[in-house]
Amino acid sequence: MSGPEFVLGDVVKVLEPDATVHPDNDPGLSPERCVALYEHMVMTRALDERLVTLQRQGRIGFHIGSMGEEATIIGTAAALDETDWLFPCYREFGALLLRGMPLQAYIDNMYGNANDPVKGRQMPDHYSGKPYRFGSVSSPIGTQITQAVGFAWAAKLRGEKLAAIVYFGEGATSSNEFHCGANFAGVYRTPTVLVCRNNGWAISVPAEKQSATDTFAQKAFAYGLHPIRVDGNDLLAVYKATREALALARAGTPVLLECLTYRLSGHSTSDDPTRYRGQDEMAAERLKDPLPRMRAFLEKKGLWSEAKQAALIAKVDADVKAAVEKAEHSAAPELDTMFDDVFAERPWHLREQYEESKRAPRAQGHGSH
Ligand SMILES: Cc1ncc(C[n+]2csc(CCOP(=O)(O)OP(=O)(O)O)c2C)c(N)n1
Repeated sequence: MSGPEFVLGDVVKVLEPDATVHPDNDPGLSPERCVALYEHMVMTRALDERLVTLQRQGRIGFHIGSMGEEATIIGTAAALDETDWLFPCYREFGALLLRGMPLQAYIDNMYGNANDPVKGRQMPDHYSGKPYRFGSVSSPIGTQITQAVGFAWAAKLRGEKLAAIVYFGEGATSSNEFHCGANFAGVYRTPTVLVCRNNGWAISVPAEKQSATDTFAQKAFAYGLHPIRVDGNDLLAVYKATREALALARAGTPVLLECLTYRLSGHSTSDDPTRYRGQDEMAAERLKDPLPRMRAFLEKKGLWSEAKQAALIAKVDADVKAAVEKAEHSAAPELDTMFDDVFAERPWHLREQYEESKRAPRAQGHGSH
């Protein structure tokens, strides 16, 4: 039994400390695309902040965000071809919006109202979007890895020219699903890129306690995957590394891409990170925030200014406000949609439950949205 020989290369970096890019290292994105991706990161951050506020006000039940990880999530998603598929963890709403889901549909999902694409049956931030080639968020850790690998394997068997990218935190590398998924990807050489968002923490467990290895990327060796490490707070580096990873995956060498980043917020709105990590660490990590880093690059090139930043924030605020207002005035899903999408024909016991539900308080106009 012998597989390809892999080595763990250096961490891919593109943005220099002085916010320039060496010409040999340029990922080849047009100035317009660089601006658009920066704007998308800013929009994602602003949306994140707004959603935390809405949760604190009791207007939505939950939010799990991507503050600090925008370059990892948006840089990888931007590198996909339209025909590729994306399997999210739970922090990838920025990628979903980049793939084309309208902001309103995402906000409707946060409210679980009648317009929510998943009909209010899930917690907020448990989105999916077939038209955007975007799999479902599945909360049990790591399950999306086997789903993505199986999907890519099926596509390969059918002769479809696509790759699948799947996201998970470094904590998920300790799950059975990571082992099964990585092993299957290696054995069947599926066109898959496994994106490990190494954000330093799995809720309150630090990355050092998650694994005895020095890096997460080196786990690739055990499965015959190609390892790549990248500065996950450098949008241009993430884009470049993902393009390389996708090319390898399409050619039959699946990749484990470790993105070195940091979760600046709590794990979710249900978490208080000050209980387990120090202010010094937070302060040091804020200095590496991917948004100011990309902004400095654009400013140096004369592509961005304070006025553009202010106009963008004002537009995002107005868009989010309008979407929230609409979502809050939308009805709750119709009661009987609860019974849809399970059986082609509703069986007797569900018909019975449906009749019973019509006599319950919500059907009488109480306890609705
Ligand atoms: C099978 C399973 N066990 C435990 C949990 C609870 N849980 C939710 S997120 C999480 C930590 C995940 O950390 P990581 O994989 O590093 O991803 P991150 O949240 O940092 O992005 C845990 C333990 C779960 N969702 N599923």
